[in-house]
Amino acid sequence: MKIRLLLLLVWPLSLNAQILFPGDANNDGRADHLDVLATGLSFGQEGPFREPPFLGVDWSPKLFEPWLGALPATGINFGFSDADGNGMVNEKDMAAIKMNYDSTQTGAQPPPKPYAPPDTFLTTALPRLVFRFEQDTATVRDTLRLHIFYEHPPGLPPHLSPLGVAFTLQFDEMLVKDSLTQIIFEPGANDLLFAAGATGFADARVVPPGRVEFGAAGKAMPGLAFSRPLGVVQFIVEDVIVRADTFWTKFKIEIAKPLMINMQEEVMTFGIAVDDVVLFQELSNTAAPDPPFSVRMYPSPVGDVLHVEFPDAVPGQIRIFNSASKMVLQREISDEKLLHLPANYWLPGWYWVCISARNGQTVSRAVLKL
Ligand SMILES: [Ca+2]
Ligand SMILES: [Ca+2]
Repeated sequence: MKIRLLLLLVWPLSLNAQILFPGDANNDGRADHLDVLATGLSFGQEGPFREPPFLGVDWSPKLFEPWLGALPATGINFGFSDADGNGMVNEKDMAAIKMNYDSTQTGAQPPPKPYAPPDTFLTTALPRLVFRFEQDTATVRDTLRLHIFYEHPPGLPPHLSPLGVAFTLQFDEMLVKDSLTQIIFEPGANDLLFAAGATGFADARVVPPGRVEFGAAGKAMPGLAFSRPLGVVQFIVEDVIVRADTFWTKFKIEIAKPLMINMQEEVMTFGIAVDDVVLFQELSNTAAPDPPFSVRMYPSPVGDVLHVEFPDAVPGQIRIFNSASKMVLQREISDEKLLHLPANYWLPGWYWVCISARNGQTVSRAVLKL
């Protein structure tokens, strides 16, 4: 009732006004990974800022004056991408996608409709998305990392290259601790906008389990004009992954609803290559064996200091290697239960932390430095 009253008050002044929900940049009724594409196309555009009381990025109808421009094929007004209402489309508008992720609406004006850019761009030079696990096999409680790469085809000139891409990964949520699934956008890819959702991922609210949604787009320029990594999805393997009569299973990733568009907002065809990974579990009457000792590392990704915590002291040695296998740190551990290791001099990338106890037991973990 309050909203209707406000509309009545303002409507006579803005006969052409439209209504948006912050974060639903493509006005398809949901704030999600797809909205990164509309925001990418609208990036840098300017128009009338929203008047009070329609400022802010909370998920409520926001009356706005239509901007002069619109997305080239679907005609969605650029103003829909100005989530925060300050009269320009920039990185700050991405915060509303994060905050309102998975929220839905039917109250926009014009009314929301499914995002369906035309399927008109034909090329024989097919781009490809490649999904590759770091390892071929894994066992219970391991961390699995799925790298997402964009492969640029020869013969596709930069100006005809994709603006961006969005897709959904589907997998058997029984095989992973899905509330711990993490999405790491490619560090240093500052020319791209990213949005993602997963069931326990901080950016999302209630995305169903067994699903990761991911979108990346250039800022008013083709974001995929050369081969490049786009990010990593990190899964933690469940404690129990197989039936009693077997000891391995495959963790398969299906790619659903892939959408790649160019600067004209035309759909581009592209290839997809996906790895799967074999999960092993030792046959035993009891639960899976515990690792030799327990260790916790945080934060993730690593900041200036890596904290390594042992519930029980593990006299031994800790060594840390970078992705080129060069040792960046080595020190002895005595009775400490908490180590604070300097990481401010680490370059961005993956590091392997190897802890060897004096009795010969070892635990290795990978950590990411941004
Ligand atoms: Ca949307
Ligand atoms: Ca804005």
